[in-house]
Amino acid sequence: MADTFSLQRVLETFRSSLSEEKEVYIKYYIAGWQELVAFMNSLGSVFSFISKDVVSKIQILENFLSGENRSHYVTIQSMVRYELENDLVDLTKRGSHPESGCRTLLRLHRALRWLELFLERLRTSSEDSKTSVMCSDAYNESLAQHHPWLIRKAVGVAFCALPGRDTFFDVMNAGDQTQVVALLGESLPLIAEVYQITEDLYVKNNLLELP
Ligand code: 1PZ
Repeated sequence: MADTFSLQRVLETFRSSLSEEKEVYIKYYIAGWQELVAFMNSLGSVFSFISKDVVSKIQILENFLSGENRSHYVTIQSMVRYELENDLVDLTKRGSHPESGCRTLLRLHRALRWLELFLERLRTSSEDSKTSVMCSDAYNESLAQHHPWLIRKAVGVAFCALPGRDTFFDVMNAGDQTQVVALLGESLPLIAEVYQITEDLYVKNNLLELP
């Protein structure tokens, strides 16, 4: 992973994460998140409490990917099957498996919905749209429902420190604004597809409220 963020690479990693059978490869799913962490870091240190949490979740999943049971952690589908069949998930309250792959990925999955909503707003925004408003509208529609008051407050403060729309487009490193908008139009259906496949899997297995 290079230090500078590129929207193109995010697109490529999410594209690689889908198998022909529409399963999601964990390796590429986390690679996509690593790119997004690089993006957040380039926006400044106000966001470091957010990126730290993402980094720690990526690390938990990476440990499964390189651990002795790695053959079960190739796709999200195989992970869910393996962890459920072997009682490796705390289903109703935190107990002996507080850091299961299923609950860890669920946190990233919820955040992916935020990303989808935010990028869609950015894509269709006009010159005078405010990034802080786009971010917080997307947040209130998604992640906020899963966060306690204190985190919602801290996130609200971080949103005020967001750079403006022009800087956002620049940091994406994908050419001028028209090109970025086109690339967003290409990326969003992919992100939405990965999100929906994961969502359906979690619904089917009743995993959406994992503690
Ligand atoms: C580009 C600007 C970035 C705005 C990010 C908006 C989302 C705010 C999310 C705030 C997370 C706050 C810190 C940690 C919270 C954790 O408690 C929760 C639940 O995990 P648990 O405690 O149950 O283990 N973590 C999350 O909800 C995951 C949050 C991930 C946020 C990802 C942001 C995506 C940024 C992409 C950049 C374009």
